[in-house]
Amino acid sequence: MQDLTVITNSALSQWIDEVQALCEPDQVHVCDGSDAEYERLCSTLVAAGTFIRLNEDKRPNSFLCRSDPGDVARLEHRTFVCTADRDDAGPTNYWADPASMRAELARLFKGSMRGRTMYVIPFSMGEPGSELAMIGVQITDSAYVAVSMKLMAHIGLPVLRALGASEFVRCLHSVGAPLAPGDRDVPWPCNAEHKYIVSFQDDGSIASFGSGYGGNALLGKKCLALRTASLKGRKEGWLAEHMLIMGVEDPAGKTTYVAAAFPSACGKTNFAMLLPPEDFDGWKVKTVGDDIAWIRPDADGTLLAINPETGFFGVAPGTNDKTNPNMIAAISRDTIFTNCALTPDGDVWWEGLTEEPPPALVDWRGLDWTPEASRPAAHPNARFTVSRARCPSMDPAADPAGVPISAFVFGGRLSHTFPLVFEARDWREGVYWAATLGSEATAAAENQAATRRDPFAMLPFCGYNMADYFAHWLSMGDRLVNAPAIFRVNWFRRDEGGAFLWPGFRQNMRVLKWIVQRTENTGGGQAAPIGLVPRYDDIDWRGLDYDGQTFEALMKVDPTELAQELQGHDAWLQSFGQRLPAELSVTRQALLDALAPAQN
Ligand code: GTP
Ligand code: SPV
Ligand code: MN
Repeated sequence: MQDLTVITNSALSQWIDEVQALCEPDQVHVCDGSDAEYERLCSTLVAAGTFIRLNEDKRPNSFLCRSDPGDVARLEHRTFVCTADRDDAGPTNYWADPASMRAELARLFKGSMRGRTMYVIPFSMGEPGSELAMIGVQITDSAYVAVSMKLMAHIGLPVLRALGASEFVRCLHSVGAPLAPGDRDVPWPCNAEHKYIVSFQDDGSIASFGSGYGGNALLGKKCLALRTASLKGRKEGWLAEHMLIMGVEDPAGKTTYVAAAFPSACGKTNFAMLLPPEDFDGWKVKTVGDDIAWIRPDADGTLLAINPETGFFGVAPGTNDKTNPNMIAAISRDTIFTNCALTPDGDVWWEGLTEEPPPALVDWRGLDWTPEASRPAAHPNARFTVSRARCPSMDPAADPAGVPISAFVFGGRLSHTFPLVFEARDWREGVYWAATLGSEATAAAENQAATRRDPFAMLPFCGYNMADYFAHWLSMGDRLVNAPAIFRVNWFRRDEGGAFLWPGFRQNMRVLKWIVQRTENTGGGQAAPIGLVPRYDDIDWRGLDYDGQTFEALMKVDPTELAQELQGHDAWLQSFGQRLPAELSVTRQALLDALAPAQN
């Protein structure tokens, strides 16, 4: 048993005692956050069969981990926002009564850590000690979570020092797989029967049971930095968003910061690390974050954004030297891979890493695999966890107090109707287009319908009533002196044969350049019913053979299709009932009215 005297915060000591009494672990370990501790825990995971150490020459200090096949993604239908009044969670969240949920969880957590070590992980989202940071303490019985948290957040003694005697967010996690004496452990313990990911919005605490994967288990990420922080932000006048942050440097050396929200597995990481096409001399993209942004207005009414995370938990399939060379460089060492395939020489592989698959692999479930197999070698939601310090495109100048945001970009995976890019006419229309964002299914979450609304890419992450969230965004616009411009993009439009009309990835720089120029009023463009759109000549085509006709198909907004889309928004908006801000219905009607002449 580790000496717990490093804990001087009495509320924390007391909570640790309570959890220990409830969960009955064999041992308690307070994470100091050191490199030596990380190495020790990784070795423990190797010995337990959870980690496979990868070939030291090919992938130094890296590990492969295979999850239980029933525990491979976020579980939205097991994610609950608990508020006294159901309406405070709103129609887009799964709700549960806080008292009954506490009772249910107390039953499940009772003895749930028997035979295991209980890790106490003090962590800070944002720089420890900074006014912008939020400190949490995650208690977990998963060593995989402990090592992942080391990469994804500031953890350990520096956080305890920054915490002092203050308040912290209680984050309780158990994989829900106690061991009886003599039981043999499995590589990925979890609970097949009961899974819960819960935000108690009455006292701000978080509890997660039964899953060890990603956002279900790394509680600083989606639970604290989005569900908990979004509610805090609403009360305090700031925003916690599912957004990447990037700095775009032009050839004159001026950097414009852009924040972009795309739903899960729709390209935030790729866009955040974009390498401009070769012909774009002097243009540079500098990464600040790839998943979460905390955004506050400063005294002058400028929005400042920070990335509260210190690492990436990125989608593996599709990542390669062409789609994301910066990430390929980042994960060349010191990386934890989950649910990727294993090569015979001890390296990892996934669909899309190379054009040709290797002739023989061990797949994500540990089974022999050849290219003839009809199943993927890596799970579609296979991911890597790596520190941002490894990423060559990180912005060295990113101010820890936040970077000034000049543009917001929203985009879903939409095969039709929506053009490559358009700019909303004003903040209110921008909020409208974000509130009605739709996207087609991906592998990042289970039980997801084919196409769904994903407002602001926040559907699974907003910790309160989404209608109130829309109102919060609308009111934010009123408070800003120079509100950022708002854009919608769509990299995923397809032609009649089903092929993507836009090459995407590096080529998205051409769209980004137009966006940056629009923020300086130099971008050009023309008015259309949907908003402001670039003409063919407004886009920089240097080095890409992309003809005007294809561009026309890519940018086409069919008035009848758009009217149908807007008609379809009615039911969506009405689903929020009385709490929906009237501005959104008014905006919808104005957009429809503007279309009427074009339809005749
Ligand atoms: P989360 O980590 O789940 O929040 O997602 P993310 O938005 O960071 O997702 P990520 O960047 O990992 O998205 C990966 C998926 O988007 C892969 O399927 C990519 O192939 C696809 N993708 C990214 N950029 C583009 C693009 O420009 N064009 C096309 N067609 N696909 C893209
Ligand atoms: C997402 O699903 O949006 C992710 C991955 O970023 S997870 O952390 O698992 O939620
Ligand atoms: Mn995400």
